[in-house]
Amino acid sequence: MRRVLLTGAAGGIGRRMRKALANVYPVLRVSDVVDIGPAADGEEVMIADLTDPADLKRLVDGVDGIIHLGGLSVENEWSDILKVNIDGTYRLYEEAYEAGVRRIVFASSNHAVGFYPRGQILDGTERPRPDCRYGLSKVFGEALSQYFADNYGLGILSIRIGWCFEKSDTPRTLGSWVSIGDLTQLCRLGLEMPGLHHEIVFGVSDNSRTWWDNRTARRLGYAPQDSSDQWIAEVEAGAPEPGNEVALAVQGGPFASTGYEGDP
Ligand code: 15L
Repeated sequence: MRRVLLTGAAGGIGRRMRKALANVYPVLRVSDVVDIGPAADGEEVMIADLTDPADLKRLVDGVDGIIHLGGLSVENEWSDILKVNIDGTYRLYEEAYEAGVRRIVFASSNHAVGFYPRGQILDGTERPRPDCRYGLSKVFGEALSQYFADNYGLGILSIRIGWCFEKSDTPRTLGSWVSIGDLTQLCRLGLEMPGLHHEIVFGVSDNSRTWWDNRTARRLGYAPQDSSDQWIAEVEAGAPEPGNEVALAVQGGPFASTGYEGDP
């Protein structure tokens, strides 16, 4: 990997991953639709809109691998989800293939399977159960990744990212927390691990409260260094987790209860 593109570099994960990837690859091309500041040593900065075909061409030019964090990262109107997360991701993959990109890491989300009840162990082979339109776009991205691996021979890692913030603060996020270090380790495996076709893994640290069996990630060499266990006592002594009956019953939490009208 000579040149790696990091999309979504202005986002919460993007900003921290940019730092974690400093000087890991000869060139890190960082990109977002909004200003992300000047290029650091070993970086190229590109302001680009994922819905603009000309921008997509520029973005992937000369790139060997992509970590695709870009797009909408929470629930939004369908028209925006469709434009940015679905059409934008499809077109990015198309341009990537045309430009000879060999590897993509797709930032999927736990919301691709957010309607599974809490306590049910998932391992990445289960049917999707998206909990919102945003989650639906992540299911699309996972299917797109499978298609581009099968049909075009790209190596792709879809990572169902959990809660990637400084710390865990609810029972749900004790299960889903991932440190930026562990997530970066997974992304690097997706770019560097030989023989990758397409796999779906969970972006989660070594949490004893998790609902996810991450054996596929471990088979690929993932060895998480962090754990949310350090906050168990604090979370248990704190206020009860906010959210309605649905949010508290399913893995996706509040994402699942937006406009909910069914029976979980
Ligand atoms: C996600 O997919 C979001 O991008 C993030 O902001 C969190 O809300 C996280 O899921 C979550 O599960 O809460």
